[in-house]
Formats: sequence, C-alpha cells, structure tokens
Amino acid sequence: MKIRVINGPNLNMLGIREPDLYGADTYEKLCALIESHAKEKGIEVEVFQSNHEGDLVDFIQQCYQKVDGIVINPAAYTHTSVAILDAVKAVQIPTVEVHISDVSKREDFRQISYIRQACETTISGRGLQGYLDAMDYLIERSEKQNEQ
Ligand code: CA2
Repeated sequence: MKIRVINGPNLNMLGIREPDLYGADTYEKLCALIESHAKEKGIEVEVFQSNHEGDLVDFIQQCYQKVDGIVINPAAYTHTSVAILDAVKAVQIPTVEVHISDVSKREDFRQISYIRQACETTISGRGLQGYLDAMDYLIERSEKQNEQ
C-alpha cells in the first residue's frame, strides 16, 4: 500500500514558533514519526511539504492512479483553496484531512474547510498523532476492501 502525506504552507516551521498551538516537535520529527509508523505497518510512504498552492496541486495530480491513500494538512489553504479541493476530487483517492490544532475551537475564518467535502474524514486537535491516526484509517480501509 502506498500513502502520500501532504503538508501546506508554514508547516516546515513546526517547533520553531507557536508551540502552544502546534507543539514543540519540529517538521523533521513529524517526517521521522510518519516514516517509522509506515515501516511498522509495512506500507510505503512519501511526505511532501510546500508553501505554494500550485506545487501542492501538482503533487496531488502526480498521485493519480499511483497511490492508495492521501493524508493532507493543507494548513492555511484549508480555508481558501478551491484549487486544492478540485485536485483531490479529480484524483479520486481516499483522502483524510488532518489538523494539528483543534480548528473547531479557533477563529471563525478557520471554521471553513474547502477540502473537507473531498475527504472521508477529518482528524483535528490530536497533535502530530493525528497524522498517524489518519494513516491507520487509510490502512484499515484498504484491509477491509481487500477482504471483500
Ligand atoms: O492545525 C493545523 O494543523 C492547521 O492546519 C495549521 C495551519 C493553520 O492555518 C490552520 O488553520 C490549522 C497553520 C500552519 C502553520 O504552522 C506553523 C507552525 C509553526 C510556526 C508557525 C506556523
């Protein structure tokens, strides 16, 4: 099974600022956690981060017919990007939306998520563990599908 984990703008700054919201762990630590979880579960993973909307769209398009699941934290683009929503809809790959912080308890403008309608579920407020939970969701989904 192949999973891609996609992170949007500023998430490469994890651990550098705003530890109250996003924790003290760095982006490199997040990548290491994801890679070790994938190894433990016996799946293939690639982690991608960009600060540019078009690069995120390009990466999602490259997943078409090559990948079994997407975990995506579009960061600020969650609340603005129809282009990322359309890309996820276009590739028709099971996708889970992840947020490190609990967006439901934050500003009004963060209550809108464009991507949500293209995702099977949303995991929010579980810190970095949310990424691993999203991977488990996709792995269990794939196992159930293979049983049928
Ligand atoms: O909680 C999340 O994961 C968010 O997607 C993070 C975004 C924010 O715009 C969303 O509303 C919720 C912000 C990511 C910025 O990450 C930083 C990390 C460290 C220092 C500064 C920014």
